[in-house]
Amino acid sequence: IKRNAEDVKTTKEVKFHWFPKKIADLDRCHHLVTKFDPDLDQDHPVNEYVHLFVFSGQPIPQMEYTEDEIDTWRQVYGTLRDLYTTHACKEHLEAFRLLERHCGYSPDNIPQLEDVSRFLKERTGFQLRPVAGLLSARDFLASLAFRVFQCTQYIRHASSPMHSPEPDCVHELLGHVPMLADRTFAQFSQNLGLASLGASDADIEKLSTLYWFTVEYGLCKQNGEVKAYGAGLLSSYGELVHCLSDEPETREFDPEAAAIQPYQDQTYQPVYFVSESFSDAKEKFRSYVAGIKRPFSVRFDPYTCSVEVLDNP
Ligand code: HBI
Ligand code: FE
Repeated sequence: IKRNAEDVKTTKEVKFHWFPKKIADLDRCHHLVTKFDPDLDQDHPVNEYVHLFVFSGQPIPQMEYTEDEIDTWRQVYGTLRDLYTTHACKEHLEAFRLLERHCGYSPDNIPQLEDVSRFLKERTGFQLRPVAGLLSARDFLASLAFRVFQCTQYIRHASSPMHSPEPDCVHELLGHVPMLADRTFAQFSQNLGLASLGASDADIEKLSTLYWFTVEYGLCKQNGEVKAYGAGLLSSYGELVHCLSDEPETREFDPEAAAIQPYQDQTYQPVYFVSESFSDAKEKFRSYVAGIKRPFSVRFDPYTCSVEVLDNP
């Protein structure tokens, strides 16, 4: 599927990037930055399948994991689960309990994306679709606009169970999925996605940085304590301990500042942003988005799961 010619559209004098208008258009939003398996060519039939089947209504294929892979999962699951009690926000803890009860979350089982997707859909309308690696920020953010989370299905290498440089299913299932089960957080995520549609490269970069300091590495206040809600924290034992220690600097969440804050993807963050609550983060983000210039505005129609594009006067 090519979209080169359509990538940049011209209306009057303004140019903007092509973006998906309906959920099925996400089949065109699968541009990988890195792939998990270097031997797998992107035109490989398996990958074609991964890209194209989801919105035809078929279930996500079941994965069979090896004993080694389940061992890796077991190690991470065990260490992190103990730490959640003291370090995770209440929304994460609550969803995690439900996932253990209803979705096959346990030390001995890597949950299947289809079961998790069905669970999320019932809770917040979010659904998962399998993806073969790290996507471009534009494509990844666009899917959030439709409450679709593009989710890896493979697991990190057994040689480093506590760390993975790329997103893997440990990161997605333990970090992201529980948060996507929360209504306010789900709305916040979708709003990030909607703000990204057709945005300039510079704005995508800022939204991506905002995503980093909230969805991946965000902290929030709860009953006078600071807790972690970012998926990058909730899926990394070391950084989860670090972020609530007195080592890093913490700042009050401010979208303007977070959007341009330099970040670390090689070591732990030196700076974290702390939100008062998800509702507060959502409100602050709303005013930030109002300042982003686009030649049109978008409105999500939940009945058809499509975005309406309205010309700005
Ligand atoms: N791709 N598969 C995948 N998973 C992510 O979590 C992800 C991504 N691409 C970009 C991205 N996350 C973020 O770092 C932001 O750039 C949106
Ligand atoms: Fe992530």
